[in-house]
Amino acid sequence: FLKSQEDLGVVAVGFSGGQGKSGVDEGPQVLIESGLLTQLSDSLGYKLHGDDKVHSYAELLPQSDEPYRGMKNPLAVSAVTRRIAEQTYEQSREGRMTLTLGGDHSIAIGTVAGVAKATRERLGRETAVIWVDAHADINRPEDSDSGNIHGMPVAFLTGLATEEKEEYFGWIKDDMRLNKRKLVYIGLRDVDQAEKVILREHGIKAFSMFDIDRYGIGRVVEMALAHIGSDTPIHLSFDVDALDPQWAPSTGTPVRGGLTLREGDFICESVHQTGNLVAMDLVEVNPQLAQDQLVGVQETIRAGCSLVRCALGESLL
Ligand code: Z70
Ligand code: MN
Ligand code: MN
Ligand code: MN
Repeated sequence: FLKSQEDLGVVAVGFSGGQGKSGVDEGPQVLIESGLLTQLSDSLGYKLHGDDKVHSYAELLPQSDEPYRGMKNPLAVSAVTRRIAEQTYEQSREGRMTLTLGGDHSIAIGTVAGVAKATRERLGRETAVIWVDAHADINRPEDSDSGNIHGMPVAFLTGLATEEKEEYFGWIKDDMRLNKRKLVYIGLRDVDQAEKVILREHGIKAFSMFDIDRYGIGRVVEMALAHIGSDTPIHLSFDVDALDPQWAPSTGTPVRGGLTLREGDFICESVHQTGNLVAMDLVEVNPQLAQDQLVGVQETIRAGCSLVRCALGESLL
């Protein structure tokens, strides 16, 4: 589904407004400083497009931003994700693999919207999303206990949450949306009660850690790929908190009992191997958070780089 296998559009998003902890906006800078983009160009041979600068979107942030429908920082997150949707759209409509480094997971409102729109225009197809996460991020604003928008992106993207006002995500139009049947989760283990009801009522495909223990990661990935179909462009949205805190402690909401790094890499390798990957997000790397500071941050960064390299084809012979 890509015009070339060598071109990579990079969007680096230094944004943390979808949740309450500072530091996740430094994720992309630290990933880039650790050499991720150099590895992609020098070792994997990608030609990089987009920008090597990290966007802070300062010019888009409002003076005041009162909660709306219980959402925190609604104007900021809406404006920033709207801009990210333009950025990923610009990369994806050129037929390039699009890589977004976050930032908290609210930014996927923009990345998925932009890629979905480009893929519809370019190929006349719907994009499937594989959402790898400890969390389902599918709260409607009214269902959320926290008000943090990083717990809501999938609700907005699937149209389960809608809003008329442009400045509060009303800019998300049908051609940017994600079909619920083209969505599959892997790694869930911390899902809110209201989210469980939504997943059940809408028949959304989800593989929890229970399923991974039961079937093994190999069969889970096989079933996930079978669900979306072999002839579908894939957007992989990877929240680093899907990994067990042993491998990725530097994240806002670590949850024990997660994926090993090897299982995470395997998901990425398998998606690469389909040949259908058109976009990847890596989010929720927060270099300010780790119990055992230095070691924890380094481990998390190394894990994040490994996931991206695996999705972009490093380890397959
Ligand atoms: C919870 C909420 C969440 C990440 C926490 C948590 C969501 N369901 N996502 N950390 N990455 O606040 O809606
Ligand atoms: Mn998430
Ligand atoms: Mn998460
Ligand atoms: Mn390859």
